[in-house]
Amino acid sequence: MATSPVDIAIDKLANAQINELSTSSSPNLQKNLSVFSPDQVELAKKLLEIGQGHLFEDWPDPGVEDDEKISFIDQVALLNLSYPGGLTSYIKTARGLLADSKAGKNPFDGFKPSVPSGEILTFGDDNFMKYEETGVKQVQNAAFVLVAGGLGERLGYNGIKVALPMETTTGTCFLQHYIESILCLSEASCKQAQGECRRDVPFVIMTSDDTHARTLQLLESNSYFGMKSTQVKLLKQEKVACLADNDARLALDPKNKYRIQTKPHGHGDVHSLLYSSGLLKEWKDAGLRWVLFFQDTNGLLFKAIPAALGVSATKEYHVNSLSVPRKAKEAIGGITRLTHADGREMVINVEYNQLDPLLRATGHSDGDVNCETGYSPYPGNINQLILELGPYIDELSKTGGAIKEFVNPKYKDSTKTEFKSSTRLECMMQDYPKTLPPSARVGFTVTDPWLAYAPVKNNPEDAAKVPKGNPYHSATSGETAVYRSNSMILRKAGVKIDDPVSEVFNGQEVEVWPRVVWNPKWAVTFADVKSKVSGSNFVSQKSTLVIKGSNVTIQDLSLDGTLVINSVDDAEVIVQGSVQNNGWAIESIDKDNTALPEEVRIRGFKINKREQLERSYNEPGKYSLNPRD
Ligand code: UGB
Repeated sequence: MATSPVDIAIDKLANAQINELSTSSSPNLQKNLSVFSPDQVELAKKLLEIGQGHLFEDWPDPGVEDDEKISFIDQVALLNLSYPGGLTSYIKTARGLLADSKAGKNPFDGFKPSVPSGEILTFGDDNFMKYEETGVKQVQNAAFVLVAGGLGERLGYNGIKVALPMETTTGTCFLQHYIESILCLSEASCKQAQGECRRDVPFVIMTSDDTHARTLQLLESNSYFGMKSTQVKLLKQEKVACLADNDARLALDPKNKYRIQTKPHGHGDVHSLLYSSGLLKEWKDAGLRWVLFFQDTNGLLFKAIPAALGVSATKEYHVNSLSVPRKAKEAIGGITRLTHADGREMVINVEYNQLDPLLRATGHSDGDVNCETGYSPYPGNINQLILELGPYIDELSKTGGAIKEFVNPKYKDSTKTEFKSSTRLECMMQDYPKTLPPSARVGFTVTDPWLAYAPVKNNPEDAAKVPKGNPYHSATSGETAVYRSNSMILRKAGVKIDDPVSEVFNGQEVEVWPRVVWNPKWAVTFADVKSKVSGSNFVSQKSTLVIKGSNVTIQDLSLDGTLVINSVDDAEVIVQGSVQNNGWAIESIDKDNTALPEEVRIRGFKINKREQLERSYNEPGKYSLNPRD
């Protein structure tokens, strides 16, 4: 409350101004001015100035729910403070972007798209192996950054996505797999450097209010999955206000008229958070050279990381985007070369909702379509970025990490006058190169479609509706892709693997390969796999092979059933002979059966563990696993 004469004068002035402003527009606010301090009155006034009078429409007289009114204005203060330029700037930008969106304006006006050239990798060939080896050496100079603040609205899963099982054969969750992969890669990197390891590879997770507490709890209740807790840093992004309509009127929480709805601002926040946290400088001082960014639910991404990092190091890329062949209209951005009439040029992700309009506006009348390869000519961005730390810090010192924003409202109909649900401004981490000078070395690396990308993003209903032949990006396809990728890798290493069969789960037709799973201790590169497979091996389609241990060699094995091997690091196990049993069956379930856990229902199948041969080697030594022995 105002106490000094100056405060009282300011108070009066503010009240006079607000009175003037609000007499007709917000009588409810006017009635309630006495509830607020002068600063709070100023903020309320600001809200009216920027067209937000509707926020006070249902306010009762002073004396009723005054605490809630104060907490409302406190939230406004926070939203105002946490956005550069405050709410005025937020609303101004929002109005401009919403008008452009309604008008269908192309954000790439003046730019012509063309297909860029990048490094195309073929899994397992000499080139791939050479890059892998180079990449592994570099891992000890890298920091890993996982963006995991997203709500997962499209998936509709109630938990945090990183806690979802990546596959249900072992039940390993995404976060465990990521951490174990980083640990094993850094161990491999140290070995290559002949023990000259200088540091623990840092791992940062960007969270949001939606995911922070549960991510921390997942880590703590699992002892950080083997990583030192000091190695892991959580950076929480703040949310921004939601917008209810094309006039950028702020959206109120339907259950609480004193609370403005908020949503995450997008993964682009990661750059400003890393910068302001001081971590980048710390890493540079410690001699690190690379920062690798990745997303929450891609069980395959670590299969391509070593080779992609090798490409970055060999080509001295400041920015390297990992990509895969993209099906036209697939919900992943397209890597595109954009050339402006004024001579500017950049290689950048064009987001999936913008690629089609951009192509149509620049003489490609069919828009986003496949070419003769069966894929879009524009490689698909999988948002796994490798940035060279030095140039990255230089750039962020200029921008403070701010990334160009966009808005993506879902309209109720073609008049584009109403939204299905509130929207907000967003920014994307892959837009980072947009501000880079032409001298920046920006490249990309394309891997085989089956190797590196199988995200879990869509709920079963939406997945079942994707155009035929396009990836589902669902829990069903995410898990079956892990088995496919591992089976294909074993095939490349010389194992005879039965062809998959086609099955339908949750309305999605997928290939079911043998359920082959190994933990990162067994292999983090193709070279590892090749060194641990020898002789003549066979795995039938109905089989499950689980390898959990580093020194396990598969040698002349014939598997028709389920085999599970667990071993400690110093146990050397040779697996031979013929294993035959009823195995573990992959069985269809009803996704609407609420007696089943949500993690199972979103896949449409469960693993029925009928019979297996399971062997554990808990002591150091040399062992032979041969069922005929
Ligand atoms: N995320 C955050 O950490 N904070 C946020 O505020 C929002 C998200 P989505 P989408 O590779 O698969 C991206 O929602 O829309 C995290 C690329 O833009 O899954 O599918 C979130 O937790 C697109 O070009 O992103 O699109 C998750 O880890 C394409 O590459 C990540 O950010 C596509 O992903 C992505 O969030 C893809």
